[in-house]
Amino acid sequence: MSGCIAHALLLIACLLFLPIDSFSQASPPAQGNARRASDVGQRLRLSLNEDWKFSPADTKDAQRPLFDDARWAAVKLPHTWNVEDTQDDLPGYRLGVGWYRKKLSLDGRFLNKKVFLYFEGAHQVTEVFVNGNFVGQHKGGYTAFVFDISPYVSFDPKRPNLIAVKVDNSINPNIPPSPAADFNLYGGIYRDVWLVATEPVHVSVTDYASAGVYLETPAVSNESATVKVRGHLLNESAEPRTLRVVNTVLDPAGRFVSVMVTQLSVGAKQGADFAETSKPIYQPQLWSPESPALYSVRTLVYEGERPLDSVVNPLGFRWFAFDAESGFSLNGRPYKLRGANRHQDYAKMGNAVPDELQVKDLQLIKELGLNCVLLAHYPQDPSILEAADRLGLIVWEEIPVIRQISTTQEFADNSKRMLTEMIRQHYNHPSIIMWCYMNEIFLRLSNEADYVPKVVALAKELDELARREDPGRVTVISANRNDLYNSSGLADIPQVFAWHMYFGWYYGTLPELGRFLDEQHQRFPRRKIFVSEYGADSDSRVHSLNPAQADYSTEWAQQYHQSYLQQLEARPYLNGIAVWNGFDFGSEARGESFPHVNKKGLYTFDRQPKDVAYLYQASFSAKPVLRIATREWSRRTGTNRTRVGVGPQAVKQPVAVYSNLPSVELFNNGKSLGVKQPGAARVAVWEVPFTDGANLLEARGKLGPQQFTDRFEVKFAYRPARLSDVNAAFTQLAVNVGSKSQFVDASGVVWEADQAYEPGDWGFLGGTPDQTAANILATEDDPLLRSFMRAIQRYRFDVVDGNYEVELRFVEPVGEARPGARLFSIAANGQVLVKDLDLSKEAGALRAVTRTLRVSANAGRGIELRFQATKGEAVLSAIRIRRLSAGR
Ligand code: GCB
Ligand code: CA
Repeated sequence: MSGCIAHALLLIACLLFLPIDSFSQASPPAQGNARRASDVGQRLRLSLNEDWKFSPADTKDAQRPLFDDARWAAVKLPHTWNVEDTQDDLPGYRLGVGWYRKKLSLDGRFLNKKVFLYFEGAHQVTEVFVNGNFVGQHKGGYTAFVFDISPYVSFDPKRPNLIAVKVDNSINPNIPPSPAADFNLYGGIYRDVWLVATEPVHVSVTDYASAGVYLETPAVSNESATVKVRGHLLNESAEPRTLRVVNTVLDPAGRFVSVMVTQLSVGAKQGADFAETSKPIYQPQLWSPESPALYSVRTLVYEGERPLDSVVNPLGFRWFAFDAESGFSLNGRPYKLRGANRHQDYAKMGNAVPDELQVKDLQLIKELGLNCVLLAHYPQDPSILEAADRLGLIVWEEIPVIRQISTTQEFADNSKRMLTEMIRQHYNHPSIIMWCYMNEIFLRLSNEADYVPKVVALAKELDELARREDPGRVTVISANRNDLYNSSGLADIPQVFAWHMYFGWYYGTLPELGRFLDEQHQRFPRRKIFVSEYGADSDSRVHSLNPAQADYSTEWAQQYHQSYLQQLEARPYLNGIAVWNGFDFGSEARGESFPHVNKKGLYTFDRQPKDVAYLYQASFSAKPVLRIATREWSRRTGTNRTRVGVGPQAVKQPVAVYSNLPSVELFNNGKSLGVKQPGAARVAVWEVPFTDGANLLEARGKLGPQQFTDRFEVKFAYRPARLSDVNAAFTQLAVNVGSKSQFVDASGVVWEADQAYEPGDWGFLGGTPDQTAANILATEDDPLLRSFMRAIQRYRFDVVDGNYEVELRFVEPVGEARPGARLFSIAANGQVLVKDLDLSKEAGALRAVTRTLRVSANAGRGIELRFQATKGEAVLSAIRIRRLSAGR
């Protein structure tokens, strides 16, 4: 089919026929179905994001042109209908049908063209209608799809066409992902939509919505490289055509490097393949995260001298290898992959996130000094892949086969189609090197007969498919900690095998991480291992001087990451590591400290950096980093019990500084606290003597002659060593009852960690600390309210005489309201002030009830609250005491 003439001749032919100028001034290379309207070769590409009508219902006849949508909401894309209901207090969110409608008039430019609708993604089953005609259906929420609408459209600008799109995000067990996945299945047309118009002769648009052109680099070295271009042309006209395909390789500066020309005769209504390999390109600029040299290949289809179609694809020269013993290497050099996972959603936007913000995520990952991004748990936006190529981030991309499969043929077929779509659509991105097709698939084991062998069989099919589609990259499966991956044989199917590690979060202790990995490495010495997830939730409002596993404090997360990085970096056999997650993300079913959000990100859901992000930057960035890592803990309290009765004193508490400078000196209010070396761990910790009021911390470091400083002010509120201390000012004390961590509420009040009573001071007497993981309703103060003291007996404050206000907060912690099942009374200093409190009856379950009492302390006896249960056990979530006046 493809005829090839001598290279020299081609070069001349090409120079004669091609407007070479237009190459050097070429707009930035765009992916296949070029993302910008292209003026060479007749192809048009126009955004269809504006002016849609939307209805969140399965409306009958909505596809009909004359249907009245006047009352529908006006929206623009990207759009989802699940922004609010994935964050509110009602369990679940709307999984169902939404309709979109849009008028589209086609002017003279489109006459005699083929017209396509190109969707970058819609979640998750999409049906497209044009002028009332059903055009096609696509299943799966994360891959692009395209329909040829030419037969259905009017090219008369006075007769606008009506496009109607039905999107359904109902759970469908035959379409991955399983709803057991830990992320939201936001419904809608949440990515860009394009109108693509081509000549009847064009590079294929409908090959799984790919670019129609596939680039490979059969031989790459420092000295030279070749490019193989293959693709598919269509002649949808009524006559046979004689065509010439000119593939031009352009270097990162847009300069002509190589050309390949193919002559083709294509019959009427026929297609034809072309494939060419370039002559060696000498001294290629290699692509790497440090130097992401991005070439491109422009494919131009000519008939005679008339250009009919053109697409531009990115090209990078790089080679890599995974190794079971020495780890990953890139372009012949050892190269540890250090990455972050990324979900595509964003606070207050769901998954409908504009390209600029998506790209910013990759910039943030890049700024941390990481060189890799894991697109969890599904194919992501084209802008992400383009940014990864351009910024230099190695990509792992995956299909959403996660946590459980359906053993139906339909599920297998959908999985295979998604894998094919992902690979073909993103084939030309040099940033991608790993295709993952199963994620912790044994987390939810079904009882179904032969379930495990069926999972293994599906994995084999997907693995073979991925290797067949793309021999130039590697296949991966990632796994939760379970030996079934080994015993079932699943771990031996992919070329690289990845563990998710949550020692010190969901299970086990921090040091067990290294032991587990070493044991795996010893048992399976030929296996190429990756650690594709590890992480700890943290809530910037939760803090602890005694951080404990899974307490949601920022301090535990810092400890966790410090320990993980040390252990992971010490193991050269690991091919790569990736933190879970770069960014907090929506997970509606989660309760915990900050409901509906998985908070394992280095950045918050709205992309504010957490302190621990700077540990990564200090560890991996080449730039000098100096960061006082207590931005999130800016309001502190504490006491000093070494000297009682002398008023406010300095209180020592730890402050970490993350830095890659050789030495750092920390100052508090101008006073040096000494010089420390952060060393390889990139951490130095000072016990800072905080004094009541403002504490201006300043870190100073040097790199050669260059000086660096970082400043941050901590507000410290001194709490008397003994409440009974008449010399210490006491105005208020707020306690996070039943919890070992502090909570800072939106008004800045620090609710301190609870403590057992000691004479002269304050605390609980009797009871058991407990907590619920459920979402506490109608409040943002979940960390305060979800922890509580169960079967509490007494609470004492040994305050000096005076009048006090005591505020008590309670929550019925059992998930459902049971009026009458829990009844208790509260007496303050012997007087019953709350009688037969019934939380379920008053507020229902998981909803705060508050009581504010006036209590006076007399004759040095302080305040004692007694809890008396007549049914069930008394509970208490929070208590706050305020001094009102000196009293009688
Ligand atoms: C995992 C999953 C991921 C979860 C994460 C977590 O292993 O792959 O989807 O979000 O754990 O935070 O529990
Ligand atoms: Ca909800």
